[in-house]
Amino acid sequence: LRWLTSGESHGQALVGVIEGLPAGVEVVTSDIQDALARRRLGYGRGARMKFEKDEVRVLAGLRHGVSQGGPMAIEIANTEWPKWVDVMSADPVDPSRLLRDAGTGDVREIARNRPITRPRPGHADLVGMRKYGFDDARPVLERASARETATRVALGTVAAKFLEQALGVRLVSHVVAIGPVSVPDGADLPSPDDVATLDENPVRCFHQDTAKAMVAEIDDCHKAGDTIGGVVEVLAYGVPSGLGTYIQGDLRLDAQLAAALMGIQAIKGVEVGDGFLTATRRGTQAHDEIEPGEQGVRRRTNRAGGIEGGMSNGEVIRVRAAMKPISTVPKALATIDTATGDVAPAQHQRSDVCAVPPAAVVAEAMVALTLARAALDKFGGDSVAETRRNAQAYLDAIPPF
Ligand code: EPS
Repeated sequence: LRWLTSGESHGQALVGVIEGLPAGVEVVTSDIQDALARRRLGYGRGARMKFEKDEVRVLAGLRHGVSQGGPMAIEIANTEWPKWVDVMSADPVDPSRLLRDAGTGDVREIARNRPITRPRPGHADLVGMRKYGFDDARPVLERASARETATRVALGTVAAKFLEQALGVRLVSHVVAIGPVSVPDGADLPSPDDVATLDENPVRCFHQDTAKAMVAEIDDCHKAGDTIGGVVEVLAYGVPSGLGTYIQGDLRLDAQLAAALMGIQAIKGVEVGDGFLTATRRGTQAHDEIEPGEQGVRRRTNRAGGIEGGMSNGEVIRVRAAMKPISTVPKALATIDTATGDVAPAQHQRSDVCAVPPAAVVAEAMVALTLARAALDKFGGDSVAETRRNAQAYLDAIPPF
């Protein structure tokens, strides 16, 4: 299984392609639309989330709501495109058109047409300009933007459907910290049946008292002209043991998940299970003791987050990702103007105060894609039915103890 995304933040559309998906996955456009709507939720998002809409079209690979075995291509059109049609035109445009507001036709210089020369610290702007030889940060920020995560959520929706239909795997994501406010240790974990409750919560937090404190923290941050990050957690229930392998470092399931999560914009750290906390514990308190269970063996605890030796061990997969604060800070940070070399405040038009709740949904999509790939590496299958049969035969052959 492999996937690729294309598209710019203010371009005509984003496109995602997923290849290697078996035939027989049942998914419809509204499933993808629903997942994209969940990504738009969350307290602390900026103005753009209100006026822009994600318009989904499945271009290929799906027929009558069933995957056909060929690459699936999904387009997410940007309803704001009419305003950007000249600025982001694929073909050269007459320079005079760049002084005209493409939406209203007014002749006046508008901000979005001007070169961006005050790179934001923490953003891809400056290094991207130097690396690709641009004197304008526009092309850098257009592709570096987290707008692209809409495509990942669309592809992740398809991967999640495959996991559920072939293996009974279900996922859920939630927010465990916003800045210094975090859910208490040992708090209940959400199950996939709690998704509606999480969708209703403004910060996608399962612990109601903490959720209130998180909202207050975001308000505080907003008032101060600042931005804030946090930590998200993804749980995957029903993952059979044996996905991933200790045989080669890059094939370890935890390595694959870490790479997928670190590849999300603004993610600066990943933990599997208890992660960094495990390093503070002694061995007797760090591992998950094995005991006989109803279906063979089980673990007394799940500190390892469902992965031992780079393989799923049959417990719930639990991974976390730490997101830095958005680098478009209203109270602008110091930078230089690359046109003059002078000291200047960094570029700022508008920004999210906090994008941690949507990052949880994006992380869930990346975990779905990664687990789907690992499942197909293990069980193969050109159809969902074949993957299911292969997985069942493998599970039936595992000795009870
Ligand atoms: C983003 C900045 C904001 C977000 C955008 C990602 O856009 P703008 O700078 O145009 O206000 O709204 O996110 C989305 C549009 C989205 O769909 O998630 C960034 O710099 O990453």
